[in-house]
Amino acid sequence: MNAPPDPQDRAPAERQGFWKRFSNSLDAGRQAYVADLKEVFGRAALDAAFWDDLEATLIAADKDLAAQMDARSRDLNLEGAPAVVLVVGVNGSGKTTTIGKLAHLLRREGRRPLLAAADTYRAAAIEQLRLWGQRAQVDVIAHQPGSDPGAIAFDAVQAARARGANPVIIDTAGRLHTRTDLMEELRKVRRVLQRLDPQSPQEVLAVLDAHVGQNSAQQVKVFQEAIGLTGLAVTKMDGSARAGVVLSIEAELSVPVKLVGIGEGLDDLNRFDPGEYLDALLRMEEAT
Ligand SMILES: Nc1nc2c(ncn2[C@@H]2O[C@H](COP(=O)(O)OP(=O)(O)OP(=O)(O)O)[C@@H](O)[C@H]2O)c(=O)[nH]1
Ligand SMILES: [Mg+2]
Repeated sequence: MNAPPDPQDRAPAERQGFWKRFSNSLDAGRQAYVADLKEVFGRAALDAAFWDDLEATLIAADKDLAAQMDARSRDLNLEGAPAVVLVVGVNGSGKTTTIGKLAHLLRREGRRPLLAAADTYRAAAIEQLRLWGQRAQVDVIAHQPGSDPGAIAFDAVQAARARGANPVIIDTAGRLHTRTDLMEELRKVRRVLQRLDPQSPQEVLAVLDAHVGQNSAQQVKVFQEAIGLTGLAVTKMDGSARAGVVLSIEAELSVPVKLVGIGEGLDDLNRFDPGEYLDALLRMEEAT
C-alpha cells in the first residue's frame, strides 16, 4: 500500500470544505421550506427583522442543544490489534458506500484499514465492496457468494494481524430490523469476533438513511437490542430536507451519531461535528 498523504497538512481545509458542501446541499431543502413559510405567513411578515429575530431565537436555543450534543463522545474506538468496526443496517441504507468512504477517511489519517465482505448474499455486494477497496486503496477479504459471514470476519481479523492492518471494517448484508433470524446471524458474527478478542467488535455502527426520518429510531432500537450499537452513521444528508433528523435521533436514543455522509464520492463522509452541523442548519442567509 502507498503511504497516505500527511493528514496534518490537509485535514483542516478539507474538513471545512466538507461542512461547506453539507451546508450547500441543504439549500434545496431549505429553500422549499422557506417557500412554504412564506406562504403561511405572507410576504409582508418576512422582512429582515423577522429573520434576525428568528435566527437569534434559534441560536439561543441552539446553545443548550450544542452543549447537550457536545457532551457525547463521538470518537471511533480504533484501539485493538486489530480493532473491528462492524457495520449494520437495513437494506440500502448506505452501508457499503459508507465503508468505502470511511476506509478513505482513515487512510488519510494514516491508518491501514482492511475491509471484510461479509455481505455474502449477492455476488454483486462483494464486487461493490471490492470496487470501493480499489478506490480507497485498501485490501478486501472476500469468500465465495453464499459463504458464512462469521468465517469471513474470522479470516479478515487473522489477515489484519498478519499484515498489521487496523481497523478491520466488516460489511454486512442489509436486513430488515423485523427479521429475527437475520439478527441472529449478526450475533453469530459477533461471537466469532469475541472468541478472537473479547473487546471486539470495538465499534458496531448502524447506518441510517436521513430520508427515512422518524422510522429510523425504530430501526436503531431493534439493532441496539439485538447486538448493541456504539454509534450511528447518518447517510444521504445531501439534498435531504430532513437533515435535522440527527437532532431527533440523538434526543430520543442513547446512541451517538459518529459519521455523516453527504454523497457518493470518496470525500463525502466525515466525522460528525455538532458545532459545524448546527451552524450549517441555522445558516439562513442564502435561502432568504
Ligand atoms: N446521495 C447519497 N447517496 C448515497 C449516500 N450513501 C449511499 N448512497 C447511495 O445509496 C445507495 C445504496 O448504498 P449502498 O452503500 O449500496 O447501501 P447498502 O446499505 O450497502 O445496501 P445493501 O447492501 O443492499 O443493504 C447507493 O446508490 C449509494 O450510492 C450518501 O451519503 N448520499
Ligand atoms: Mg451493501
